[in-house]
Amino acid sequence: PPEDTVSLQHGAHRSGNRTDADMERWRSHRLGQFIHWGLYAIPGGEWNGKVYNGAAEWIRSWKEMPHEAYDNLYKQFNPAGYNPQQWARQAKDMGARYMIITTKHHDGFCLWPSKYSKYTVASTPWKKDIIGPMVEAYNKEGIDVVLYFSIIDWNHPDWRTSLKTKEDTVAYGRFKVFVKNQLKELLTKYPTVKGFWFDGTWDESWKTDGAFSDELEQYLQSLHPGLIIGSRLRADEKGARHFDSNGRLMGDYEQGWERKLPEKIEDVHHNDWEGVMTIPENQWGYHARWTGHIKTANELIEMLARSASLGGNFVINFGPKADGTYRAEEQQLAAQIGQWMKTNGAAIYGGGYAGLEKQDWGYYIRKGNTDTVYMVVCNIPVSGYLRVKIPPQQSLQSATGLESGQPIPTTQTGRNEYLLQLENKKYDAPVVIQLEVKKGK
Ligand code: JFZ
Repeated sequence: PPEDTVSLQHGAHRSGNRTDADMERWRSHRLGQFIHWGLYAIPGGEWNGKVYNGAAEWIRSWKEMPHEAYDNLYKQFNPAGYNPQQWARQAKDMGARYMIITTKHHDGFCLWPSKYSKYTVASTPWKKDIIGPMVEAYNKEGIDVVLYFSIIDWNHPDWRTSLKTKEDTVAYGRFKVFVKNQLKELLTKYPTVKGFWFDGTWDESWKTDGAFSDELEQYLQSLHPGLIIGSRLRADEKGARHFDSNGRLMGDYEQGWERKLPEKIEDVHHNDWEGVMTIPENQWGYHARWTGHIKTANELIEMLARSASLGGNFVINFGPKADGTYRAEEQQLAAQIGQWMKTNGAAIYGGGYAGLEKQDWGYYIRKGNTDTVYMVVCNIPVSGYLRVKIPPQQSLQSATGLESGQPIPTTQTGRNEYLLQLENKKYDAPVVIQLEVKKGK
C-alpha cells in the first residue's frame, strides 16, 4: 500500500480486502447478471421514427426527444409479460450467482412504490411493485440481489450538477435527505438484499461532498451489517473518487471497470473488483436496433475467465423489453453461457488469482487457497501444445480434462516447464484443464 501523504477524514477506512462472510460470499460468486429496466425500454432507442445512436437509457437527454414526451412515458408502463420467476430461472440457468437491478436510473423513475416520490410504478397502469417480486424470485433460486441506484435524478427538482448559488445549496441539502430516505426505504422493504450499486456520482455537486458520501456509506452499513458497496459511491474531501488522495481504495471493491477489464493483476492491486459488460458495444437499456459488434458467448466466457483469474466478478448486462420479455439474442446467450458453466463452472466459482505466469493460451484460476488450479484455454495453438511453467519449489502433480475426466498427456521440457497435449479435435468453446500444483516436490 502507498504511503499516506495527505491527512484525510473521509478517505479509505480499511486497508486490504474485507474478510467477513458476506464479502467472502460475494467474492465467490464470480458471475453476475445486470438488468437495466425502466421507462427507456418503451421508446427502445427510437423516437418519432428516428433512431438514437447513444445508449438507450440516455434517450431523454437526446435533443430530438422532448423532456415532456419522456416524462409522460410512465403512463404507458404496463409490462404484461413481466415474469420474475422466469427471469430468475433464466439467470440461474446462465450460472449467475448474483444480480443487480436498476431500482432507479438517471431518469428518476422508481421501479418500487417509493413514498418519497410520485414518479414510480405506483403511478403507472401496472400500479404494482416490480422490485419486491423480483427480489423474492431471485432469492428463491439462490441468487443474491444488489440494488442499482443512480444519484443523478433528472426528475427531482432539487437535484443539481453543481452548486452555484445559495439556493442550489439549500435545494441540494433537501435532495440529500431524499436520497437517504429512499435508500433506507429500499433496505427496509427488501431486507435480503446484499448491496447497493451506486451510479451517477460524477457530478461536481456530489464529488465536492466527500463527507456526505462517507457518512451515507457508514449509515447504510449500520442499518444493514455486511452490506456491500462499491467504490463508485465515494469521494474524499479533496474530490478524489474511487481511490482517495493517498491512492487507497474506498468502499468494498473497485467499481470502475465498466465495459473494460484489467489485463494483469497489477491493474487491480489484488483488490476485490467487479467488471460490468454490455452485450453490444454500449447499450444497457433495451434498444430495438442493436448495431455494431454483438459479443458472442465465447467472448463473454473468455471475459469471465479473465475476470476470475484476476480475482474479480464479471457481470453481464441484460435490457428487457417494455413488455417484460427478453429479446431472443439475450435469451440465447444466457443459455449458451449456462451450458458452458454447467460443465466448467467449477473453474469459475470461488476462483481467483493463481500466481502462475500468464501464458498465451488463456487463464489460470486457482480454487480458493488450494493446490487446484484450472487452465481455461481460450486460444488453442495449432501445435496442440500448451505450455505450463511452475515456479521453483512447486511441482505439477497432475493435469486432467475437466469435462472428460481424462489425464492430459504431459511432457516435461525444462526445469519446471511442461507441455500439455490437447486432443486434436475441433473445439467450439474454451476447454478447461484441472491441475494439481503442490508446494514442495
Ligand atoms: C453509467 C450510466 O450512465 C449508464 O447508463 C449505465 O447505467 C452504466 C452502468 O453506468 O455509465 C457509466 C458509468 C461509469 C463509467 C462510464 C459510464 N466509467 O466509469 O467510465
